[in-house]
Amino acid sequence: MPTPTTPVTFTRQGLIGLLCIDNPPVNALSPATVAALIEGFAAFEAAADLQALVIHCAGRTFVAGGDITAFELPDFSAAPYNALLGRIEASSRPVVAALHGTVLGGGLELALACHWRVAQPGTKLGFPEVKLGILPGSLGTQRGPRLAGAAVALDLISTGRMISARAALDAGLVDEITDGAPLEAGIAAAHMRIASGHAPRRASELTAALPAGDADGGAAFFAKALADAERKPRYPALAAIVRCVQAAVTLPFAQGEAVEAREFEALRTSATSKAMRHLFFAEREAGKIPGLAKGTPLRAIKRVGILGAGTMGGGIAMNFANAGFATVLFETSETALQLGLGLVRKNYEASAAKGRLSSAQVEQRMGLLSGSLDDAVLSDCDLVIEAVFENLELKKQVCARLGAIAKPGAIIATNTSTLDVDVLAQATGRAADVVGMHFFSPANVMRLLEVVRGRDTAPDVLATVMKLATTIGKVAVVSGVCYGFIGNRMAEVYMREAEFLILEGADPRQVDHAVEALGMAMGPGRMLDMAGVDVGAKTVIEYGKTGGLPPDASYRALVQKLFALGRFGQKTGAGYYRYEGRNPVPDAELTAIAVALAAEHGINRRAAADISNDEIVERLLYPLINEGIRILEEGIAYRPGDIDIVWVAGYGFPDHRGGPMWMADQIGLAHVAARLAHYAATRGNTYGYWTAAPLLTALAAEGSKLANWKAPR
Ligand code: 3H9
Repeated sequence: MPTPTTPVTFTRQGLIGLLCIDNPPVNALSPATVAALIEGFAAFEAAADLQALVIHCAGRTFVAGGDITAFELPDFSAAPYNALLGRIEASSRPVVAALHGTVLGGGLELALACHWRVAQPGTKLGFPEVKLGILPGSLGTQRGPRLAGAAVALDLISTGRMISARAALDAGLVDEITDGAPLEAGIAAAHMRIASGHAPRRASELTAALPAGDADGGAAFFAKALADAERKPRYPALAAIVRCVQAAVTLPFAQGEAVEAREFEALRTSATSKAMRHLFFAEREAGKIPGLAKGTPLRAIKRVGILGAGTMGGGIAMNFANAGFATVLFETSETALQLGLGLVRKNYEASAAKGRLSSAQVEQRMGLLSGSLDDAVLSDCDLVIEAVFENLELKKQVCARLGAIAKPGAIIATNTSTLDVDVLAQATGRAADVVGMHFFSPANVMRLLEVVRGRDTAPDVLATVMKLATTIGKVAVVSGVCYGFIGNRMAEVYMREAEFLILEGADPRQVDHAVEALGMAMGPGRMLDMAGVDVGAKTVIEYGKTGGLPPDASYRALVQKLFALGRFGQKTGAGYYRYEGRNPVPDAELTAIAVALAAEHGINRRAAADISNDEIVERLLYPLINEGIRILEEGIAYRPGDIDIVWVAGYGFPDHRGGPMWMADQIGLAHVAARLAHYAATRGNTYGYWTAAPLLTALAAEGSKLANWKAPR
């Protein structure tokens, strides 16, 4: 799409002025767009004969927000834009915003400064700033509550969720919904405003309503909201939003404006927001695949087959049924099939009980799912995903069968989490059709999809699966072929150190707490107990068979021992912890196992109190970072940001730290390298556990950052 010469044009149609914003792809408010908007509005101000103004946008959407890239500029200031919004609102002639697409952030703030908002029925509106670690900085926290009331505005701004035009109309954020082209609707609304003779309605002059029944000027309402927000100190925007909305209720507009400006600026320059902004762009970048031509034709996917109706297969099937695909599950026994379909229904009904789905939606989705004991049903599927146990021989057999029965042109995907996709591709006899689709458990919930690009994967197969990932609401990251791909390969070294620390005397709870304090959703012990110690142990054992494990008898000895003892985690009531219901409690038996294993492998034990949180965090995360850097230098991942997305979307890594690669840059690569050297010296390095990746050493020596690194092409 050619970039227009100016992002804003001012024209006239009879007595109506028209300001058109045209800054593809989403009409974000770049500094140039804001400057042009200021100029365009000045032209309207100067044209005294005009009776009203319509602000509208070209392309697929009204303004979708401030330009996020501009927030990095050292001289960034919201002040010129905010002053413009003040002038728009102060106009004595009606200004109408004609809305379509996604009216977000600074775009919604522009609309709220206008006197009348007309929206197309499909328009979506919201304040997504909180997802970037900031808050609406162009008076959204001040005009929003004055139009929608404090409770609605606080909810919208704190959650960042989008609402429909209808909901926005009900909330008072939109005045009118009309079919037809936005510009025509805007012009019609402008004529109506002129004909009505009403003075322009200015949001800043309204009083923000408090929740019904409020008797103390919002004091209790805001105190509770603030207390809730302060329980999440890693997300300082939440408390700042409460303070701003409270200011909209209790202070004159100009003073509220000052509160918002102060809070916005502190958040914009915070490490948290920078990390979250990095993830925003990394997620979009992950969809751009080196060597894959833009416009690569896609294969048509209408019918999906899944081989294996276990927890994973069922969860995968739900993704496709949710997106409207006819999906068939194949199993080898009636019992397993019914169990699988039953679990899917149970999951849907649980969502319905929480009000997330209607019972009609449950039935509609179940109606898209079918089951069969005859694998011939897979032969007319456009995509077949195998989701059988993680066992190379079994998967090879299954792949060979799929290669024989899948129709020509069908994509054959494996959900393996660790195995060699090239070997499985060869087994099908049609390697070009094969790709890895590694879903994360629970597959219907976790956002990540690792797409494993095999040596022979055809470009159109890769392009189709990447597009499909978006259709089913996943964030997809491409990985090359290696043990565990990006995520599980890095998780392996993290688990290795977690186990060693426990053998050395740390309590599993201490290890979990140290990384949970950093923001990980779950520490390694709780994570493995939930995912299944048996699953983890079998993966290690399978890997051992390929000769991939270090020749270290103590390597992942704990998980294998727990597996041998039948301590599979939550499902058997004991693993790293003992379970009282779903509640993990420390277990003396685990300590006894760790003591015995330490003795068996000659590992010196220390008092738990002598193992600091800093040591735990460094020993778990620095090898993980180091492994991520190896993955980059080997070309398994294309970009550091891809690795960050894998860990944030698939492993509960805190988004406020931007992912492990981003975090490494913030810590400083030289420091990471120095600490690896420290552990190599103090713990011994017989198996190379602490050897820094050459790329880490090189970048550390240059004083460089991963963020500036580009893969050699
Ligand atoms: C804000 O408004 C603060 C204010 O309160 C104060 C301001 C002074 N900036 O997602 P897509 C790019 S904060 C810069 O693939 P979709 C994106 O990187 C902002 N770039 O399309 C991508 O580039 P590329 C509040 C942006 O159709 C391309 O546009 N607003 C921005 O799947 C297409 O994006 C938000 O947070 C931006 N704001 O989804 C909205 N937005 O092609 C953020 C997009 O080079 N945006 N790009 O990779 C979104 O949620 C989605 O992009 C949207 C479209 C729903 C709009």
